[in-house]
Amino acid sequence: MAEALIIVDVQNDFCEGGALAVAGGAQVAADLSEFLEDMHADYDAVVATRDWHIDPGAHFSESPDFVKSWPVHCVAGTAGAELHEDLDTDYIEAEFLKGLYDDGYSGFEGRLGDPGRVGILEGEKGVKVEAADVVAEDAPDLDTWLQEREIDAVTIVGIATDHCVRATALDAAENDYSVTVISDLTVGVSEEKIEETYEEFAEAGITVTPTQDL
Ligand code: VGL
Repeated sequence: MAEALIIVDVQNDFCEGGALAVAGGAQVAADLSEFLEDMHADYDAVVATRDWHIDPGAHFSESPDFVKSWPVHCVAGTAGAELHEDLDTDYIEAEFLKGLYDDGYSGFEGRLGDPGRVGILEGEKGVKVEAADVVAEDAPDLDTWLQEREIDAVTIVGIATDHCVRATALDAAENDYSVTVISDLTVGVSEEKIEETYEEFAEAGITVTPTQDL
């Protein structure tokens, strides 16, 4: 069995001080760094996803309901869309960017990108790289990338349990991966929705476990 670790949306805007802060986000970033230090060799691939919004329509609202509409967050190319500084990125092999023009809750909607290129001058005319251009025309999506590496199991961590972690884990199960979510390396928005999410995980055959029981 080949296994990937998928780190979902550990971005500044989802951590304390960000536009859509989830309590405990920064702690997850720091705890994940320790986890990676100890455990990275157990995974055949470590990847991260990012919310990378350019024009996501009704996903952004001035009067958000925090269920389906949200304050402006993770705008592509801004500091809010950067990975949190407490997350050690050394072991992250690839990043998948999602939500450019839609909600983009699931990492499986993400496509391989290179967000670090935003703003860099390129070409003879010295044209600056735009946020939309860091995902190449032919960039693979997450499922294709994992399949190319014969990954059949995924462990999912990150933010937010009841939104992007939820959608990513359910899509992974739907796509026939064996799925584990590490409970203490995820944080969510609403207690009630987190409980519902755990029920959905159980129904989908997704294992939820604390780090110590891995
Ligand atoms: C997320 C709310 C809105 C997430 C993204 O990353 O879980 N939550 N957009």
